[in-house]
Amino acid sequence: MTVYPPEFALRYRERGYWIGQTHSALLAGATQAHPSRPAVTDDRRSLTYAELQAGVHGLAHGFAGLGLSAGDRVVVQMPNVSEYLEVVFALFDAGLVPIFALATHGVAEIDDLVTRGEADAYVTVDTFGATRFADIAATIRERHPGVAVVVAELDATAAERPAGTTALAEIRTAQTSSTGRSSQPDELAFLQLSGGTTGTPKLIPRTHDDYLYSVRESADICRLTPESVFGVVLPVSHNFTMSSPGVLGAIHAGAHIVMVGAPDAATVFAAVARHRITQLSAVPPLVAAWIDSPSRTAHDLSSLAVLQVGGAKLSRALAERVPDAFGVVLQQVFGMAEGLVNYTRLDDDLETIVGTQGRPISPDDEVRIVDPTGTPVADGTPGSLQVRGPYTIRGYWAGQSPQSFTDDGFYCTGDIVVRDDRGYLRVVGRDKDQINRAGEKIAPEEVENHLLTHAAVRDASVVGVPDDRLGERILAYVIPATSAQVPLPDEFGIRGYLRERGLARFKIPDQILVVDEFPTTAVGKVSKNAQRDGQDAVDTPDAQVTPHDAILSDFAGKLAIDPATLSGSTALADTGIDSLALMALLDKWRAQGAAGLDFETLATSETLDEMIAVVLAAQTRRAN
Ligand code: AMP
Ligand code: DBH
Repeated sequence: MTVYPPEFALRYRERGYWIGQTHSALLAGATQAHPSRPAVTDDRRSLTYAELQAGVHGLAHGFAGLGLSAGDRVVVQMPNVSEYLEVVFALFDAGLVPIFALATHGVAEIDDLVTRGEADAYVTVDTFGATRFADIAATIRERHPGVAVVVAELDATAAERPAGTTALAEIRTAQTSSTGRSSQPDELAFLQLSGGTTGTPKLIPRTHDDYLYSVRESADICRLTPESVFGVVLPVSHNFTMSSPGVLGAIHAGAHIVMVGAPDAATVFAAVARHRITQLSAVPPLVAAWIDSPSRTAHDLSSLAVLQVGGAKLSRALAERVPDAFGVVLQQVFGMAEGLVNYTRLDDDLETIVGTQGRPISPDDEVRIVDPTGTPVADGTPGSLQVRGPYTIRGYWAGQSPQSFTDDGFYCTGDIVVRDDRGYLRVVGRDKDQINRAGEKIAPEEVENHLLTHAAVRDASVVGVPDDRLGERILAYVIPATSAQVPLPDEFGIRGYLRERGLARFKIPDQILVVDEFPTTAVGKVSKNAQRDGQDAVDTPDAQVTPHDAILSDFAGKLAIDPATLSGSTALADTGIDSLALMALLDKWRAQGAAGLDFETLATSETLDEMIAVVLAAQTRRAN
């Protein structure tokens, strides 16, 4: 791990940023201050701070008993459930280093993280909603026999746990005190992931001291108190939901964390009303879907005080609608897992809130905006953002991607921003090869590498193109290998191929075009700019026929394809439909009478036919 130079570490301590706190101490402090206040609630259980702390200690002894040594890495892949906090804090207590995988990752990403992170354990769940994590657990067990695989059993009806894995319940002990094995405040606490620009996501080493400084300040900036109720809708392991102010900020404040089971408007708004949620964090496309949903006015949202939006650029037009639509203060958040986080402040004027992505947390965040030659530009002029500060890393894990850091220790974010004379930033573009699809970051090269493994693919080029709904969608250009023994599959087949390789669903191209050649630049490189141009935002045609065909046609309309190209036996996952589009369809079908239909049932349908049957059944139930 690249450490902070001593003179900087000294300064950050002297200024009271690094206070010698560990994550274990964070939870212990909150538990001591508010033992009987609710800490976390999900659809299945609710824990007070004292109960959470007890669960953490009981599990910490279990993890310590797995034969792992201090500093060993553990890949954690769990959905938004209360056990997530127990597991992560138990690992901290036991001196182990979590690697924060996303619940949406496939076996390809998990395998890569286990390998590159040299992990000794993998912790996951059996099944949650549409996702059978147990399948990933079985594969990891097979490919990495030396890695301990621990599965939290959430679903009593799930198939049997894969052979050779350990149930989380089995390692729970009755111990109620700490193992005393936590790492030190200035040591590596965990590895967070970056969306990255290369073939594999980069691992981001964060210390307790640096991360918790940003967490405490974030909780303060977002005004979390013990009365706050923090709703978790985005994946909990994402840096935004973890720390800006996220679940850790909520714990620092002694607030109540509510894990919301699904991101669709009806589920989220019902949870807001039921738990009196005061604060939510979302990405722009989710906010757009929520605003358009009829559910918005069907629930009591009066508890909601702050809606945070970040992860991707929020358009001014959408930003302007947020305060009135939800009766909240909008807060824009522009952050990165590597460090720097910017917030609009809750008492900023409306123009600042809708027109900027905020300003840094710390007076010691050194923001430098440079032109292509590396020369700083004047305020008001766009340039590439570089940053150095008390919670921004000085290097990636294992020295990966050294070119992302300047000689004087600034991290090159790859974001093009404009700074005003008050220090507020506006994000106006990007100079890194990365796709930002609904806040999820995708490295084109990673997807290209997967496409290139297909025998019928000679070459592949992946770009992000503007999309009304997603911000950007993934477009893959593929050149077929003419001499190949196997024919190039159609669009659905290519998606199926990527899915079988275990690539996360959010990285699977929304659109695939087969071409004879790629446009090139003057120097003969593939011109991704040319590939992005001329691709318009897809609009959604409407159609109506028989109930079955109407549903199929709604579905095809969302994908902007001809319904005739869809077959009922196509796997839902291979159609390229994303959860936001599915949510919009759900809203539409509910409004048309499929009142009892829920997101999970829809999303877990295997095939198109199965999904249509589910919708028709819901409509019929209503009609009877
Ligand atoms: P990562 O490094 O994977 O954590 O992703 C961080 C990146 O997400 C930033 O460098 C930006 O490109 C993007 N990002 C995050 N928040 C915003 C925002 N509010 N507006 C625009 N881009 C954002
Ligand atoms: O996109 C991000 O990575 C992000 C967005 C908002 C982030 O890491 C954060 C806040 O901390």
